[in-house]
Amino acid sequence: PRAETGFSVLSDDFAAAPYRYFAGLRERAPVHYEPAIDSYFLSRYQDVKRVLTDHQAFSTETLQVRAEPVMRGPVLAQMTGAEHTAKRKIVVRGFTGQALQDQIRAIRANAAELIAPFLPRGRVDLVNDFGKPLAVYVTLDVLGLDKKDWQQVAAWHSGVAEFITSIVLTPERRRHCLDCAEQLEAYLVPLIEQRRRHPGEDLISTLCTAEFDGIAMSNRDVTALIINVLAAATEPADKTLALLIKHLIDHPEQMAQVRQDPTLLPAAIAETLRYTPPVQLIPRQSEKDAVFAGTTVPVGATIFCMIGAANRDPDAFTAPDTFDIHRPDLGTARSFTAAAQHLAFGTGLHQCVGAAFARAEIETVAAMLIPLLDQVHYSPDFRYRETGLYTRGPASLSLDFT
Ligand code: 2IO
Repeated sequence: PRAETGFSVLSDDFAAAPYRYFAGLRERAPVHYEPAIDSYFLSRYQDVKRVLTDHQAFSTETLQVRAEPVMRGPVLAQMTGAEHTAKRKIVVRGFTGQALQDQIRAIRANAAELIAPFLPRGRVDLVNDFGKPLAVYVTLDVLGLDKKDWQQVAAWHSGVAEFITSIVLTPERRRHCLDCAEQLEAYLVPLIEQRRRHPGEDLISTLCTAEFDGIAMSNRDVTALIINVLAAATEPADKTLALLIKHLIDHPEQMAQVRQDPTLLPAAIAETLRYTPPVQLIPRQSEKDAVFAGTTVPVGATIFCMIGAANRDPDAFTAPDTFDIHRPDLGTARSFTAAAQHLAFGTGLHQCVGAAFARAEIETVAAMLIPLLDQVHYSPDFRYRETGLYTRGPASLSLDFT
Protein backbone atom coordinates (compact mmCIF):
# COMPACT_ATOMS: atom_id res chain seq x y z
CA PRO A 1 0.00 0.00 0.00
CA ARG A 2 1.33 3.37 -1.07
CA ALA A 3 0.00 6.87 -0.49
CA GLU A 4 -2.66 8.42 -2.69
CA THR A 5 -1.17 9.22 -6.07
CA GLY A 6 0.92 12.34 -5.91
CA PHE A 7 0.92 12.72 -2.13
CA SER A 8 4.28 13.69 -0.70
CA VAL A 9 5.49 14.48 2.80
CA LEU A 10 7.80 16.94 1.01
CA SER A 11 4.82 18.96 -0.31
CA ASP A 12 3.82 22.43 0.89
CA ASP A 13 0.38 21.08 1.86
CA PHE A 14 1.91 18.57 4.24
CA ALA A 15 4.32 21.16 5.69
CA ALA A 16 1.42 23.55 6.35
CA ALA A 17 -0.63 21.02 8.35
CA PRO A 18 0.98 17.59 8.78
CA TYR A 19 -1.50 16.52 11.49
CA ARG A 20 -4.30 16.53 8.87
CA TYR A 21 -2.53 13.73 6.98
CA PHE A 22 -1.49 11.41 9.81
CA ALA A 23 -4.69 9.32 9.93
CA GLY A 24 -4.61 8.80 6.15
CA LEU A 25 -0.98 7.74 6.30
CA ARG A 26 -1.52 5.31 9.19
CA GLU A 27 -4.63 3.81 7.54
CA ARG A 28 -3.77 3.80 3.83
CA ALA A 29 0.00 4.25 3.56
CA PRO A 30 1.62 3.03 6.78
CA VAL A 31 4.83 2.45 4.78
CA HIS A 32 5.02 5.62 2.71
CA TYR A 33 7.88 5.67 0.18
CA GLU A 34 9.32 9.04 -0.87
CA PRO A 35 11.18 8.51 -4.19
CA ALA A 36 12.88 11.94 -4.27
CA ILE A 37 14.87 11.05 -1.14
CA ASP A 38 14.66 7.24 -1.42
CA SER A 39 13.27 6.92 2.12
CA TYR A 40 10.41 5.15 3.90
CA PHE A 41 8.10 6.93 6.34
CA LEU A 42 6.43 4.82 9.06
CA SER A 43 3.41 6.27 10.87
CA ARG A 44 1.91 3.48 13.02
CA TYR A 45 2.75 3.36 16.73
CA GLN A 46 3.63 -0.36 16.77
CA ASP A 47 5.85 -0.10 13.66
CA VAL A 48 7.71 2.93 15.03
CA LYS A 49 8.13 1.21 18.38
CA ARG A 50 9.49 -1.90 16.67
CA VAL A 51 12.06 0.07 14.66
CA LEU A 52 13.27 1.97 17.72
CA THR A 53 13.54 -1.10 19.97
CA ASP A 54 14.98 -3.70 17.54
CA HIS A 55 18.41 -2.13 17.20
CA GLN A 56 19.88 -5.22 15.48
CA ALA A 57 17.47 -4.94 12.55
CA PHE A 58 17.32 -1.12 12.52
CA SER A 59 20.61 0.69 13.10
CA THR A 60 21.63 4.32 13.58
CA GLU A 61 24.13 3.96 10.70
CA THR A 62 22.27 6.79 8.88
CA LEU A 63 23.74 9.29 11.40
CA GLN A 64 27.09 8.90 9.70
CA VAL A 65 25.76 11.03 6.84
CA ARG A 66 22.90 12.82 8.66
CA ALA A 67 24.88 14.01 11.73
CA GLU A 68 28.59 13.18 11.89
CA PRO A 69 29.67 15.80 9.30
CA VAL A 70 28.40 18.62 11.57
CA MET A 71 28.97 16.89 14.92
CA ARG A 72 32.67 16.65 13.98
CA GLY A 73 32.83 13.15 15.46
CA PRO A 74 30.72 10.19 16.53
CA VAL A 75 27.77 10.87 18.88
CA LEU A 76 26.32 8.56 21.53
CA ALA A 77 23.45 7.51 19.28
CA GLN A 78 25.92 6.00 16.77
CA MET A 79 27.67 3.82 19.35
CA THR A 80 26.81 0.29 20.48
CA GLY A 81 27.98 -2.28 23.03
CA ALA A 82 30.38 -1.57 25.89
CA GLU A 83 31.53 1.77 24.49
CA HIS A 84 27.93 3.01 24.27
CA THR A 85 27.08 1.79 27.78
CA ALA A 86 30.13 3.45 29.33
CA LYS A 87 29.86 6.78 27.52
CA ARG A 88 26.11 7.00 28.02
CA LYS A 89 26.66 6.53 31.77
CA ILE A 90 29.16 9.39 31.74
CA VAL A 91 26.61 11.67 30.05
CA VAL A 92 23.81 10.58 32.41
CA ARG A 93 26.07 11.49 35.33
CA GLY A 94 26.51 14.97 33.85
CA PHE A 95 22.74 15.47 34.04
CA THR A 96 21.91 14.06 37.49
CA GLY A 97 22.47 14.76 41.20
CA GLN A 98 24.35 17.95 42.09
CA ALA A 99 24.95 18.73 38.40
CA LEU A 100 21.19 18.76 37.71
CA GLN A 101 20.55 20.88 40.83
CA ASP A 102 23.06 23.47 39.56
CA GLN A 103 21.49 23.34 36.11
CA ILE A 104 18.03 24.00 37.56
CA ARG A 105 19.43 27.04 39.41
CA ALA A 106 20.83 28.35 36.11
CA ILE A 107 17.46 27.75 34.41
CA ARG A 108 15.66 29.80 37.11
CA ALA A 109 18.15 32.66 36.97
CA ASN A 110 18.09 32.90 33.17
CA ALA A 111 14.29 32.66 32.96
CA ALA A 112 13.83 35.38 35.60
CA GLU A 113 16.29 37.70 33.85
CA LEU A 114 14.76 37.18 30.39
CA ILE A 115 11.08 37.60 31.36
CA ALA A 116 11.62 40.67 33.59
CA PRO A 117 11.53 43.39 30.86
CA PHE A 118 8.25 42.03 29.47
CA LEU A 119 6.30 41.93 32.74
CA PRO A 120 5.56 45.68 32.93
CA ARG A 121 4.63 45.70 29.22
CA GLY A 122 2.09 42.85 29.53
CA ARG A 123 3.13 41.49 26.15
CA VAL A 124 5.73 38.92 25.05
CA ASP A 125 6.49 36.73 22.03
CA LEU A 126 7.12 33.55 23.97
CA VAL A 127 9.19 32.01 21.15
CA ASN A 128 11.44 34.83 19.92
CA ASP A 129 11.61 37.15 22.96
CA PHE A 130 11.94 34.41 25.55
CA GLY A 131 12.13 30.71 24.58
CA LYS A 132 14.91 30.91 21.99
CA PRO A 133 17.37 33.07 23.96
CA LEU A 134 16.53 31.09 27.12
CA ALA A 135 17.40 27.78 25.46
CA VAL A 136 20.78 29.15 24.33
CA TYR A 137 21.62 30.82 27.68
CA VAL A 138 20.76 27.69 29.67
CA THR A 139 22.79 25.47 27.35
CA LEU A 140 25.80 27.80 27.59
CA ASP A 141 25.56 27.72 31.40
CA VAL A 142 25.33 23.91 31.40
CA LEU A 143 28.44 23.70 29.22
CA GLY A 144 30.22 26.44 31.18
CA LEU A 145 30.63 28.62 28.08
CA ASP A 146 30.90 32.41 28.16
CA LYS A 147 27.53 34.11 27.56
CA LYS A 148 29.24 37.04 25.83
CA ASP A 149 29.71 34.68 22.84
CA TRP A 150 26.02 33.74 22.75
CA GLN A 151 25.06 35.30 19.42
CA GLN A 152 28.04 33.76 17.66
CA VAL A 153 27.38 30.35 19.21
CA ALA A 154 23.66 30.65 18.36
CA ALA A 155 24.51 31.41 14.71
CA TRP A 156 26.84 28.40 14.43
CA HIS A 157 24.24 26.26 16.19
CA SER A 158 21.54 27.17 13.67
CA GLY A 159 23.78 25.92 10.85
CA VAL A 160 24.32 22.64 12.67
CA ALA A 161 20.59 22.29 13.44
CA GLU A 162 19.68 23.07 9.83
CA PHE A 163 21.92 20.24 8.65
CA ILE A 164 20.41 17.65 11.02
CA THR A 165 16.80 18.73 10.54
CA SER A 166 16.77 19.23 6.76
CA ILE A 167 15.20 16.59 4.58
CA VAL A 168 16.71 18.12 1.45
CA LEU A 169 19.63 20.54 1.44
CA THR A 170 21.01 22.50 -1.53
CA PRO A 171 24.80 22.29 -2.03
CA GLU A 172 25.06 25.97 -0.95
CA ARG A 173 23.15 25.45 2.32
CA ARG A 174 25.13 22.25 2.96
CA ARG A 175 28.39 24.21 2.59
CA HIS A 176 27.07 26.92 4.94
CA CYS A 177 26.12 24.31 7.58
CA LEU A 178 29.53 22.61 7.35
CA ASP A 179 31.26 26.01 7.69
CA CYS A 180 29.26 26.71 10.86
CA ALA A 181 30.23 23.31 12.27
CA GLU A 182 33.92 23.76 11.47
CA GLN A 183 34.01 27.17 13.14
CA LEU A 184 32.16 25.83 16.17
CA GLU A 185 34.70 23.00 16.42
CA ALA A 186 37.60 25.48 16.18
CA TYR A 187 36.01 27.50 19.01
CA LEU A 188 35.45 24.42 21.20
CA VAL A 189 38.73 22.47 20.87
CA PRO A 190 40.96 24.95 22.78
CA LEU A 191 38.28 25.20 25.49
CA ILE A 192 38.16 21.40 25.81
CA GLU A 193 41.94 21.22 26.14
CA GLN A 194 41.86 23.92 28.79
CA ARG A 195 39.12 22.11 30.79
CA ARG A 196 41.15 18.90 30.68
CA ARG A 197 43.97 20.75 32.45
CA HIS A 198 41.76 22.78 34.82
CA PRO A 199 38.40 21.03 35.22
CA GLY A 200 35.43 22.86 36.75
CA GLU A 201 31.85 21.85 37.59
CA ASP A 202 30.49 22.21 34.05
CA LEU A 203 29.46 19.46 31.61
CA ILE A 204 32.53 19.88 29.37
CA SER A 205 34.80 19.21 32.38
CA THR A 206 32.68 16.22 33.41
CA LEU A 207 32.93 14.72 29.94
CA CYS A 208 36.70 15.36 29.80
CA THR A 209 37.55 13.80 33.14
CA ALA A 210 34.96 11.04 33.60
CA GLU A 211 35.78 7.39 33.17
CA PHE A 212 33.56 4.33 33.23
CA ASP A 213 34.83 0.73 33.19
CA GLY A 214 38.19 2.10 32.06
CA ILE A 215 36.60 3.90 29.09
CA ALA A 216 37.12 7.67 28.77
CA MET A 217 36.24 10.29 26.17
CA SER A 218 38.68 11.49 23.52
CA ASN A 219 38.75 15.14 22.40
CA ARG A 220 36.85 14.10 19.29
CA ASP A 221 34.18 12.37 21.45
CA VAL A 222 33.85 15.43 23.67
CA THR A 223 33.60 17.81 20.69
CA ALA A 224 30.84 15.71 19.10
CA LEU A 225 28.95 15.38 22.37
CA ILE A 226 29.17 19.09 23.12
CA ILE A 227 27.85 19.97 19.65
CA ASN A 228 25.15 17.31 20.13
CA VAL A 229 24.14 18.73 23.52
CA LEU A 230 24.14 22.25 22.09
CA ALA A 231 21.75 21.21 19.30
CA ALA A 232 19.58 18.88 21.38
CA ALA A 233 19.16 21.26 24.33
CA THR A 234 18.48 24.29 22.14
CA GLU A 235 16.47 23.26 19.10
CA PRO A 236 13.38 21.61 20.73
CA ALA A 237 13.24 23.67 23.95
CA ASP A 238 11.44 26.86 22.85
CA LYS A 239 9.02 24.75 20.80
CA THR A 240 7.94 22.56 23.72
CA LEU A 241 7.38 25.55 26.00
CA ALA A 242 5.38 27.48 23.39
CA LEU A 243 3.29 24.40 22.52
CA LEU A 244 2.49 23.75 26.20
CA ILE A 245 1.30 27.32 26.75
CA LYS A 246 -0.65 27.31 23.45
CA HIS A 247 -2.50 24.08 24.34
CA LEU A 248 -3.36 25.42 27.79
CA ILE A 249 -4.65 28.71 26.29
CA ASP A 250 -6.72 26.70 23.79
CA HIS A 251 -8.14 24.57 26.64
CA PRO A 252 -9.00 27.15 29.33
CA GLU A 253 -10.54 24.59 31.69
CA GLN A 254 -7.25 22.65 31.74
CA MET A 255 -5.28 25.91 32.17
CA ALA A 256 -7.45 26.71 35.20
CA GLN A 257 -6.83 23.24 36.65
CA VAL A 258 -3.04 23.53 36.23
CA ARG A 259 -3.09 27.01 37.82
CA GLN A 260 -5.08 25.68 40.73
CA ASP A 261 -3.06 22.48 41.17
CA PRO A 262 0.55 22.79 39.94
CA THR A 263 1.12 19.06 40.52
CA LEU A 264 -0.79 18.62 37.22
CA LEU A 265 2.04 20.35 35.33
CA PRO A 266 4.07 17.16 34.61
CA ALA A 267 0.97 15.58 33.03
CA ALA A 268 0.34 18.73 30.96
CA ILE A 269 3.96 18.58 29.73
CA ALA A 270 3.74 14.86 28.93
CA GLU A 271 0.47 15.40 27.05
CA THR A 272 2.05 18.28 25.09
CA LEU A 273 4.93 15.97 24.11
CA ARG A 274 2.47 13.28 23.00
CA TYR A 275 0.08 15.62 21.17
CA THR A 276 2.71 17.78 19.45
CA PRO A 277 6.21 16.29 19.78
CA PRO A 278 8.82 18.95 18.85
CA VAL A 279 10.98 16.25 17.21
CA GLN A 280 8.72 14.77 14.52
CA LEU A 281 11.14 12.41 12.76
CA ILE A 282 13.73 9.85 13.92
CA PRO A 283 15.90 8.23 11.21
CA ARG A 284 17.11 4.61 11.13
CA GLN A 285 18.62 2.23 8.56
CA SER A 286 17.31 -1.29 7.92
CA GLU A 287 20.00 -3.94 8.33
CA LYS A 288 17.85 -6.65 6.67
CA ASP A 289 14.63 -6.78 4.65
CA ALA A 290 11.73 -6.00 6.96
CA VAL A 291 7.97 -6.34 6.43
CA PHE A 292 5.55 -3.73 7.82
CA ALA A 293 1.82 -4.05 7.17
CA GLY A 294 2.53 -6.31 4.18
CA THR A 295 5.09 -4.00 2.57
CA THR A 296 8.78 -4.91 2.40
CA VAL A 297 11.37 -2.31 3.31
CA PRO A 298 14.62 -3.51 1.72
CA VAL A 299 17.95 -3.89 3.50
CA GLY A 300 19.99 -0.68 3.56
CA ALA A 301 16.93 1.60 3.34
CA THR A 302 16.58 4.87 5.22
CA ILE A 303 13.49 4.81 7.46
CA PHE A 304 11.93 7.87 9.09
CA CYS A 305 9.84 7.13 12.17
CA MET A 306 6.97 9.66 12.23
CA ILE A 307 6.70 10.45 15.93
CA GLY A 308 3.79 12.90 15.55
CA ALA A 309 1.73 10.30 13.68
CA ALA A 310 2.64 7.42 16.03
CA ASN A 311 1.71 9.53 19.08
CA ARG A 312 -1.80 9.95 17.64
CA ASP A 313 -2.37 6.33 16.70
CA PRO A 314 -5.82 5.25 18.01
CA ASP A 315 -4.35 1.75 18.55
CA ALA A 316 -2.12 3.27 21.24
CA PHE A 317 -4.13 6.19 22.69
CA THR A 318 -7.88 6.69 23.11
CA ALA A 319 -9.24 9.82 21.38
CA PRO A 320 -5.69 10.58 20.20
CA ASP A 321 -6.57 13.93 18.60
CA THR A 322 -7.86 15.33 21.89
CA PHE A 323 -5.50 17.25 24.20
CA ASP A 324 -6.28 15.86 27.64
CA ILE A 325 -3.90 16.16 30.58
CA HIS A 326 -6.06 13.65 32.48
CA ARG A 327 -5.85 10.84 29.93
CA PRO A 328 -5.18 7.53 31.68
CA ASP A 329 -2.96 6.14 28.90
CA LEU A 330 -0.28 8.83 29.11
CA GLY A 331 2.15 6.85 31.22
CA THR A 332 2.28 9.33 34.09
CA ALA A 333 0.12 6.89 36.07
CA ARG A 334 1.49 3.85 34.33
CA SER A 335 1.59 1.51 37.31
CA PHE A 336 -1.86 -0.01 36.76
CA THR A 337 -2.08 -0.07 32.95
CA ALA A 338 -0.04 -1.72 30.20
CA ALA A 339 -0.85 1.28 28.04
CA ALA A 340 1.40 3.01 25.58
CA GLN A 341 3.71 5.88 26.31
CA HIS A 342 4.39 8.77 23.98
CA LEU A 343 7.48 8.48 21.77
CA ALA A 344 8.62 12.12 21.90
CA PHE A 345 11.97 11.09 23.41
CA GLY A 346 12.16 7.99 21.21
CA THR A 347 12.42 4.61 22.95
CA GLY A 348 14.87 1.72 23.28
CA LEU A 349 18.66 1.84 23.59
CA HIS A 350 19.03 5.37 22.26
CA GLN A 351 16.08 6.99 24.03
CA CYS A 352 16.94 10.63 24.72
CA VAL A 353 19.71 10.80 27.33
CA GLY A 354 18.70 14.39 28.13
CA ALA A 355 15.04 13.63 28.83
CA ALA A 356 15.31 14.20 32.60
CA PHE A 357 17.08 17.51 32.00
CA ALA A 358 14.50 18.55 29.38
CA ARG A 359 11.62 17.76 31.76
CA ALA A 360 13.31 19.67 34.59
CA GLU A 361 13.87 22.65 32.30
CA ILE A 362 10.32 22.96 30.99
CA GLU A 363 8.79 22.16 34.40
CA THR A 364 10.90 24.83 36.11
CA VAL A 365 10.19 27.46 33.46
CA ALA A 366 6.46 26.72 33.13
CA ALA A 367 6.01 26.74 36.92
CA MET A 368 7.62 30.20 37.01
CA LEU A 369 5.76 31.62 34.00
CA ILE A 370 2.18 30.43 34.49
CA PRO A 371 1.57 32.44 37.70
CA LEU A 372 3.22 35.52 36.11
CA LEU A 373 1.06 35.40 32.98
CA ASP A 374 -2.29 36.26 34.51
CA GLN A 375 -5.27 36.40 32.10
CA VAL A 376 -2.94 35.26 29.32
CA HIS A 377 -4.37 35.30 25.77
CA TYR A 378 -3.17 35.73 22.17
CA SER A 379 -2.31 39.31 21.16
CA PRO A 380 -5.09 40.91 19.03
CA ASP A 381 -3.56 40.54 15.55
CA PHE A 382 -1.64 37.36 16.22
CA ARG A 383 -1.93 34.58 13.63
CA TYR A 384 -0.68 31.17 14.75
CA ARG A 385 1.72 29.39 12.41
CA GLU A 386 3.94 26.33 12.83
CA THR A 387 7.04 25.51 10.80
CA GLY A 388 9.34 22.53 10.32
CA LEU A 389 9.10 18.90 9.25
CA TYR A 390 11.88 17.36 11.33
CA THR A 391 11.57 19.59 14.35
CA ARG A 392 8.28 21.50 14.40
CA GLY A 393 6.93 24.31 16.51
CA PRO A 394 5.31 27.77 16.53
CA ALA A 395 7.14 30.43 14.48
CA SER A 396 6.07 32.87 17.20
CA LEU A 397 3.57 33.11 20.07
CA SER A 398 2.48 36.68 20.83
CA LEU A 399 0.80 36.82 24.21
CA ASP A 400 -0.94 39.56 26.19
CA PHE A 401 -1.36 39.26 29.96
CA THR A 402 -1.99 41.43 33.01
C1 2IO B 1 22.50 14.05 15.95
C2 2IO B 1 16.85 17.23 16.33
C3 2IO B 1 18.46 18.43 17.65
C4 2IO B 1 19.52 14.46 19.60
C5 2IO B 1 21.39 13.32 16.65
C6 2IO B 1 21.86 12.11 17.34
C7 2IO B 1 20.66 14.28 17.51
C8 2IO B 1 19.59 13.69 18.39
C9 2IO B 1 17.25 14.28 18.00
C10 2IO B 1 17.26 15.24 19.11
C11 2IO B 1 17.00 16.66 18.69
C12 2IO B 1 17.77 17.13 17.49
N1 2IO B 1 18.37 13.61 17.69
N2 2IO B 1 18.43 15.17 19.90
O1 2IO B 1 16.26 14.08 17.37
O2 2IO B 1 20.46 14.48 20.33
